[in-house]
Amino acid sequence: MIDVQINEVPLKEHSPSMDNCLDEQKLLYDMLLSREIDNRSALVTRQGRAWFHVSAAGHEGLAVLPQLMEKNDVLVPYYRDRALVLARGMSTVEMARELMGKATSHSAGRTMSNHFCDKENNIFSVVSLTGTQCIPAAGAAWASALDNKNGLVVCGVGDAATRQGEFYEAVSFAVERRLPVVFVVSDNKLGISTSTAAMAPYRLGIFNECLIRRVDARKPETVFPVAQEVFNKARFERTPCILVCRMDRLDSHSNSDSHKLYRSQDELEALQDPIENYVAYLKEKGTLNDQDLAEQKESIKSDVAEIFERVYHEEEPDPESVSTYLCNRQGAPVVHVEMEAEETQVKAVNQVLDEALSSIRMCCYLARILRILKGVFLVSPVAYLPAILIALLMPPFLKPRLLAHLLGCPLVAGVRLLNCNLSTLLGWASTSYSHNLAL
Ligand SMILES: Cc1ncc(C[n+]2csc(CCOP(=O)(O)OP(=O)(O)O)c2C)c(N)n1
Ligand SMILES: [Mg+2]
Repeated sequence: MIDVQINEVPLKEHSPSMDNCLDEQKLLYDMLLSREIDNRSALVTRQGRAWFHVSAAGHEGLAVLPQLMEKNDVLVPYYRDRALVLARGMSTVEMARELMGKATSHSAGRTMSNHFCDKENNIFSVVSLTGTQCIPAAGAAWASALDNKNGLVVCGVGDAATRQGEFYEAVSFAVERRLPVVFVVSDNKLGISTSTAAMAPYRLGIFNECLIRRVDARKPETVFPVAQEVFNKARFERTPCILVCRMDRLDSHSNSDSHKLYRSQDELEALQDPIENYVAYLKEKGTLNDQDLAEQKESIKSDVAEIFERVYHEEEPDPESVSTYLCNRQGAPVVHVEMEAEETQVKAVNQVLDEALSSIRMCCYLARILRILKGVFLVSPVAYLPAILIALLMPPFLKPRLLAHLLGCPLVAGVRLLNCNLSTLLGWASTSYSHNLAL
């Protein structure tokens, strides 16, 4: 690993006068807005104007956290962090664009919905592979520590994803280097339909307790003081933290499943809504009444409906531009495949691979070798033996690369020979697929 030393110039010291107070009205607004965008997104998806939607209902309590962030801090969210991202500054218009995959969206219609991103507000793009966002988050925190400007990184992650290696890796690096990062775990006790009650590492005692703080995000106002303490320690003392936020996922995992099939009636009835809890808290304090609340909800509802309708009529990505942005190296090969709208994704991937194998010289060369070795995907280990023997007889400086190619899976080897990577190739496939669906 490259060893870059953190600049030892002393950090700015924390003083209580720097602390913000909770803006209760902003928190209420951000939570209501997030819920309304979810309602509208579900509707738009049922209408066939969008294809996939992941609801953040029940996770809105995290909207409190951006109130503790500075302009230059970085937010690395995950797909259920809608309220967090909205409160940080991403707009309703941008949310509608990314849901409907418009050409005007941050990815020009390339990403799946719920892949929030907003460069202006330092919101890193959601990564599809759960948990893997923790690695760039630790990297951003390392960069921030090297800059020595008290910048903080807030990284959202689901509870099930904390069982992944990337989470442990990022936490270990953050602790080793004393990085200004807080891993905000959305602990809804579910990974799709699987309970994490007996699985989450922080429930199994895997981490030192001094690394962990626990809050109940079903009562958002109680999150603020604890998060303030944790953020200050990360920012001013470089003490990373895992902030475990208990909450309930009020909806199904996504629009493609029904939680009624895997949650009991008792469980469903016991779910707590952070908005209802927060409204009750404000009413009890006397800072909100029914009429104000109804007016606010109505105004948010009509704003969101108007924005979604307007965005629906915005430009679609041009199918001709399908390969734009996919390859960042000049001259990298591009594969065009025409597909029927109703084809499956597996078929799309296979068709792109077939096309690549037949049209790109290096792929073609590889396919021939593999054919000799008995088929592209069903190569038995015995079939590798001649190739391994040849590799062993080669001069030492050529061996590691060649062995890596021969011992790796044939597909990866082929893609490496092409000097591009597997995700680029799969990206070709899935993007051509989604473009055809969009037509
Ligand atoms: C590496 C990886 N494995 C599996 C998936 C499929 N997947 C998508 S969401 C999800 C559940 C994640 O649960 P959790 O982290 O608790 O977040 P939640 O959905 O509950 O908010 C899974 C398994 C994926 N996207 N990436
Ligand atoms: Mg979960």
